[in-house]
Amino acid sequence: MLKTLRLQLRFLVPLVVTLIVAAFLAVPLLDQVTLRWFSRDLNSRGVLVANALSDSVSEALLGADAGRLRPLFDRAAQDERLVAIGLCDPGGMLLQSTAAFPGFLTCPAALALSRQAAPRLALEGGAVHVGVHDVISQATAPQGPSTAEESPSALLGRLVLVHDLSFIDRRSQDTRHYLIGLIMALGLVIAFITVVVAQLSWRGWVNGARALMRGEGLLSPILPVPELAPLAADLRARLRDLEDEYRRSQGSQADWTSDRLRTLLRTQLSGDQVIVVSNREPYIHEHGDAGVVVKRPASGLVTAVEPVMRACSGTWVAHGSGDADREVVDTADRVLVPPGQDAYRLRRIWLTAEEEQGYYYGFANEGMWPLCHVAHVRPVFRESDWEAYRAVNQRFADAVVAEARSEDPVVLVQDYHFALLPAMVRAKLPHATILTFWHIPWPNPESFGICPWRREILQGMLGSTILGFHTRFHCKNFIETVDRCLEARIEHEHSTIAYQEKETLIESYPISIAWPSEADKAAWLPVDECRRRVAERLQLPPDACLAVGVDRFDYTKGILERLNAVERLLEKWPSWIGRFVFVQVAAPTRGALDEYRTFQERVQRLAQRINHRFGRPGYQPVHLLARHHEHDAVTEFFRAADICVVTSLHDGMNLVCKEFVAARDDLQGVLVLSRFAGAARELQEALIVNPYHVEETADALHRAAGMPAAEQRERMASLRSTVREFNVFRWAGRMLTDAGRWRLRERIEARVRRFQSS
Ligand code: ADQ
Repeated sequence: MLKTLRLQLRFLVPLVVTLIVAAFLAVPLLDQVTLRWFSRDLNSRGVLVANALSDSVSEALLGADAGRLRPLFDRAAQDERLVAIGLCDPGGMLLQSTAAFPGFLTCPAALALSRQAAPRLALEGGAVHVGVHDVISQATAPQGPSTAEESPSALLGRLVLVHDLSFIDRRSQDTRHYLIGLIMALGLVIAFITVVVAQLSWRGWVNGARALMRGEGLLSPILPVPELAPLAADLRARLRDLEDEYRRSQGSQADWTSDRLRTLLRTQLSGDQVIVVSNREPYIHEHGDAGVVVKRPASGLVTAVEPVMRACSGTWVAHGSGDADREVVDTADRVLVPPGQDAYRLRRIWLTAEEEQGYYYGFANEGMWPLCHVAHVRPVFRESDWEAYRAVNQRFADAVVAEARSEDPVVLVQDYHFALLPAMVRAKLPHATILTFWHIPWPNPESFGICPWRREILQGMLGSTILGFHTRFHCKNFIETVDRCLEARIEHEHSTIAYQEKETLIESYPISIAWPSEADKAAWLPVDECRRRVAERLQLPPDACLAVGVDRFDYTKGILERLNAVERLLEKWPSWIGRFVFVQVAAPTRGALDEYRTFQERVQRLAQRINHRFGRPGYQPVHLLARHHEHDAVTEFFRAADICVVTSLHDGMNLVCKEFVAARDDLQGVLVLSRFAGAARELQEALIVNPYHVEETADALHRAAGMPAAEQRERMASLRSTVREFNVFRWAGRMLTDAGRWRLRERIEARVRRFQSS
């Protein structure tokens, strides 16, 4: 209010000054004009009086008896306006006058005065008007103010009529008051109108600009404010620049925490509904010995997305895969999770065995998974799998639409199981903000080109508003693939693809883990205790150098390659025999697929061979623990280990290495990391290896096993600060911030379109 008042004063002060100046100029002007009007009136009045008196005056003058005119003059002067009458002879002598005739007023002075435009004389009792009228011998005389010079021979005398002017003063004072009053009233009205109009326009303008910033309508979204139309275009261009600047500047600013993410959801997405879609559910209900038990699956995706869902209390749509899942859901197939905390809703989708076979095992895991991971396993594409994949994508898309409480929810689509879903959701909810995150790598265009349904997959993915990958390299591969397969407009500068009038931002969002809280850390056993427990359980030698690998039992994770490296280490440096122990914790996965079964058997055979070759009583070099472990058990391994080995042949990111780093608050332990994992770009202080190069990996294991404690501390401290800062809340926060800005842009563009069409 004060701000607008200040603005309005800029109008009001000049207005008031102008009005005062106008009043100053107008009042004397008005006085003069009214005086002139009244003088003219009084002159005409004088002519009438003079005419009335002229006969008597002529007679008296011709009879040289001016004295008898006095009673006549006195009678005439009884008129309230006529103050005095005087009679002058042609020579300028005053012959007769009434009592009130000003004594100092001589006939020539009266004559001179009467010839002025406003013949005004100031007397003690007030101003008077002096008029001189000729008395002429002809019958027609006198006609007006003196014309003696034109016919001097006929002039008998001059009547001097003195009229009261005080009434004029009174009237012009009244007029002056009216005028000043009028100007003031006018000023007030103008000021009032100015204030109201300025206030309304300012508010309208500000609201319009604000609405424009939010991308909404003004007070009434249907009525555009035309003044804002050019601004809208500028604003749109500027926002786009800011967006790019912001994306580039997303460096190492403030820490990302779940609270900050929650605040972001509140501010940028202002309570918008968030729906996650993934194949894997975050909690699985299964029948155990003691009734129904809840399990958390071994999945990088679940590890990353779960903390985000806890922070935003949304809905998670996923395949209900547990054998007790149906028993705990409500009639709409929903259940609140995590058990006991009820932070968000899990909506379960039931799949038949055939659907699961075709969509999940078939197309997703025998087709897409090997297609995207260049791990030298041939993808298998079956028409029937593709049909099932499409049908299941549609079922999940329908569930998302059914769960949506508004027409523009934020939908987070997870992974390669749902390449078609973004476009399917977009078809039903055109205003939804769809963020698809591709958790696995994206191959080069040649590799992807072997997929028979490459166009459909790309079209489906381009239904997303934002398409995220772990690294810039994967983004580049995707953009190049689209360039090869579709008629799309690619803007490399902004990293966007416009396809069929719809724009998708392609951006890298390196995924991560939630940095352990104080409560998490308090629950951890001390490192020595973890080590003692693991050593006891696996009967390790007291001076053992313990290396661990924790993975899903997947051929992309390079488990065979790391076992080969362990074998080479023991071969090359026999001094490690009896001391170097490698523990592989492998969560069973996709065991229904031949490729996986064969792979898992090969790993088992290789482990047996190494144990056979180098083992001895009381020493088993390789322990293969092929079962699911709870999170605490995995953490215990991480804390007990001297070395963590991650040798993926190709990995989107790999969270295991980050979990290892987070678990080592004692700043000890060495990370051996494959250069083909996305994480290698961030975790430079690890010992980076090419897992295909057995010798190099064996050397790295040797180096890690003998690394001095001080060097371990240096490396670990640096790794920890990276993982702490680039945590999962930053991953989600950056994506959601981009989504928020994108929503804003979309709204502005909708507005601009409305302007342009209006
Ligand atoms: P994943 O291929 O599942 O993820 P990863 O990122 O390493 O790979 O995550 C595995 C998760 O499962 C980790 O949280 C780990 O602790 C857990 N886990 C592994 N073995 C386990 C076991 N035996 N018992 C219990 N838990 C176990 C995919 C991509 C990755 C990407 C993630 C996230 O392949 O590249 O990093 O998604 O985007």
